[in-house]
Amino acid sequence: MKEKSGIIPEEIVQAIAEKENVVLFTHVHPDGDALGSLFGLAELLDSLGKTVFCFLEEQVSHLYDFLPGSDRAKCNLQQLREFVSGAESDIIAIALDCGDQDRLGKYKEEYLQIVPFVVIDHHLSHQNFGTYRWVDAGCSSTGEMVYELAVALGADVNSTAAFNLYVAICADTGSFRYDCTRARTLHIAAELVEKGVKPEKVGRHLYDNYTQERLKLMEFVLATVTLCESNQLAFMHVTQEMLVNSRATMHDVEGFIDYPRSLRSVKVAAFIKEGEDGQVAVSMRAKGDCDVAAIAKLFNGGGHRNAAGFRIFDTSIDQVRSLVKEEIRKVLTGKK
Ligand SMILES: [Mn+2]
Repeated sequence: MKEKSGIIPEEIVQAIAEKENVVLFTHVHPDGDALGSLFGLAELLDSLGKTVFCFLEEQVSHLYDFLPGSDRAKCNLQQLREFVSGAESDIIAIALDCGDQDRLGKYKEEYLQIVPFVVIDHHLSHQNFGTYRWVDAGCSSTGEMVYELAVALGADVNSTAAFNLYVAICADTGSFRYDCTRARTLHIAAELVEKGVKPEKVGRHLYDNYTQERLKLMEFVLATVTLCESNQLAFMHVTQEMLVNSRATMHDVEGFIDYPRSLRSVKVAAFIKEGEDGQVAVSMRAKGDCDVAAIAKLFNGGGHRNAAGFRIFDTSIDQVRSLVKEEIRKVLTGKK
């Protein structure tokens, strides 16, 4: 089980090449990188003549149902079981963009019984699981890694696969703006454009795809922005009541954190989301050298240096804000 940075472990390439049936997993509440990587890889494996089962615990959010292949996602556990038992031993599972096994979802123990179980991920906070792992925190996105895998497998990257992978890379790099964007990222993006991706079309789907409900929710959420620590730290939150009043869903908040983050003085933006039944989720985004993955880890969360999050149970927005404020303050004042 070797994990070499930038090089795909040979046993992963071999195991995928050998098996006929493939189950693809990703993390719960999948984002653009998770879904673009999943449907992109599904298309690549199709082209290699494999039988692919894309499993998701929840339906694809309306923000990403434009992804070609999103209609092939199956959320039915029984169907998954039938696929697995029908394949006998000629099967492999691949989990994409999943930083720890808890994020696989409710039935993770059952999924992990599929052997071999391959893990492809780029989270800095990655916690090892599965049979074979390729974890490279130097990659901007799992989409970038899936492209490298396609090359290693000799798979044909057709325009459908290319579109999905391009969306995945855009999603995790903020369309090539974040720190994780490397020369290799742009080379891969250029290759995907050569395969037929229209960047303008991707941009339209990702950024000009609001519903009125989402815009209404954004009005409510942006009204909660507060600044502290000499305007270096921004907080905002969303409540269940705001969701009801805007008729939007929690999916709709994706990307909202970019607004407080965009303030010139802000080094860290934290977005607190009131879930159902006393659960509160926090997303953090940082600029420069502030490591929010380390802060998320204090609360049993994880992520990347500049983008991380965690969840707390039985708490309130106010309580979470003061807890997080204290930890971020330590980082900003250099006391940690
Ligand atoms: Mn990712």
